[in-house]
Amino acid sequence: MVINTPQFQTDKRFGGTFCCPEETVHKMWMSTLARVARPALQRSTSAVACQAGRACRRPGHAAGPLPSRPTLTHVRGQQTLVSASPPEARQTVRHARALEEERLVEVEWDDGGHSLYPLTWLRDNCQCPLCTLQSAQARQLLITDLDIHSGIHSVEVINDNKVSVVWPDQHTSVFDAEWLKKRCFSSAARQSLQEELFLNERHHWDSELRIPTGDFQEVLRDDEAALAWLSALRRVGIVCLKGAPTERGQVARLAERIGYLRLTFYGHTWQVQDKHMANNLAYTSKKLSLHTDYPALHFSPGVQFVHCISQAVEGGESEMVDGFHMAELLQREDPEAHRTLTSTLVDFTDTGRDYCDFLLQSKKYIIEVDREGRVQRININHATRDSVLDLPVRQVQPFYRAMRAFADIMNRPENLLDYRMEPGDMLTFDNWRLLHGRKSYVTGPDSSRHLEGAYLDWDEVMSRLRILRKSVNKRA
Ligand code: OGA
Ligand code: NM2
Ligand code: ZN
Ligand code: ZN
Repeated sequence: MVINTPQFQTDKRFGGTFCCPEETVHKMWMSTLARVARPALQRSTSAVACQAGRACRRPGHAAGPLPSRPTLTHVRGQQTLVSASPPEARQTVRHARALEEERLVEVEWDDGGHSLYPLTWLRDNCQCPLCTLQSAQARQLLITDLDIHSGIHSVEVINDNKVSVVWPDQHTSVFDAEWLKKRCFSSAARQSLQEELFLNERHHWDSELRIPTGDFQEVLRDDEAALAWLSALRRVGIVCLKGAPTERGQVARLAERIGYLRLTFYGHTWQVQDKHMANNLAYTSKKLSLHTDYPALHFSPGVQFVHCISQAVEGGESEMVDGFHMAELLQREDPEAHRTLTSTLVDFTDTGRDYCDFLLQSKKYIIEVDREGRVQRININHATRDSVLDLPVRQVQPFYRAMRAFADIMNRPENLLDYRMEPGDMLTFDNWRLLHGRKSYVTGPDSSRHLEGAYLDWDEVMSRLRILRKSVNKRA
């Protein structure tokens, strides 16, 4: 792999894509990379091993790998299919028996481990052409035709590492052992498969972060580079791609590498410039305090690309903070404020005309957590936070206090990451997680700052990441 930026040094572990200034192999940087791209790439080897297993080619609809047919990249001729597959670590089934009382099948593996599968689940997931539409890898067995009290006639291990189940009505289901192993119901197996599918483990960072960096052209051209980019984007939340041509259209090109971008009222892509009669605070030369984009949409964009076409002569520096990390700090240091921000619905509004006319209203928690209390999303933009505040009067001051406590934590120098975008830089970041801002800037008589941006959603980005992981690992 050729790296054509001499001041950067490649790290072969990550496909030579991610690099750092050669004079300092910064400690933080090293730990970042070690914890970023690696787990994703390593984990993916199990997916590769699985691809070689025949049943894995037609798995359950949602969870499994897609067929090993050419993907978008192949269609575009950027990638040639390589026939050789790595030798897989096969999961061999030793024995299978029915536990009729409990209505389970127990599978014993060669390593001595056991897995249990409910009869109803096995029947529901029969992979035969009657039960599965093979061309779509989709279940066609109707829920109303599924006997959720079905017994079992017999179960046996058949050759080629498969488990065959015969049902009382003589319908037969054949399950590939590796397909079964992957879907084992043990807590550890479920956790590991969920992590492989969703990559929810994040690497938290502060002002010490060396932003993971890749080469724009290489990411467009090379699958390994693209995989390293998206893995780091998921795990760290931000990656800077360098060397994009300093003209419009590059965010759209990069979005095409994924699939498609997210249209909003600000257009397919949008131009961040100091505009007359600006319809958004971002379209002035004023300072933008730390924010996430578009909390005025109930489903705010998951991913943001911002391409620097030209930078201001004075000012315009970017600021970034890890919102998930900041929410954790707030919870530790000021649980009361954290409780307020996770339980108060805040009104946001945005009105004007751009792609077309708009008048948005939304209600969001500034810190959005799931049922287990894990932070899912940060939603805050003070420019679009509504003056309408749907709170009992005595809760207003505590709300401001909480918001300010959160802002004070993220504005600490040890948490805030400064970065000055240079023309050709493309920042790609997790808009559900990071807060970003910019310093005010001076618009000179013959200098104007110009960024072009676009939004994507995480579903599309993760989809591309999974496909790249399969194709890259297949070639490894
Ligand atoms: C925005 C924004 C950053 C910048 O447009 O929402 O955050 O550096 N811009 O201008
Ligand atoms: N822009 C950059 O929440 C927001 O208004 C973010 C969106 C104008 C598309 C700014
Ligand atoms: Zn069937
Ligand atoms: Zn923004």
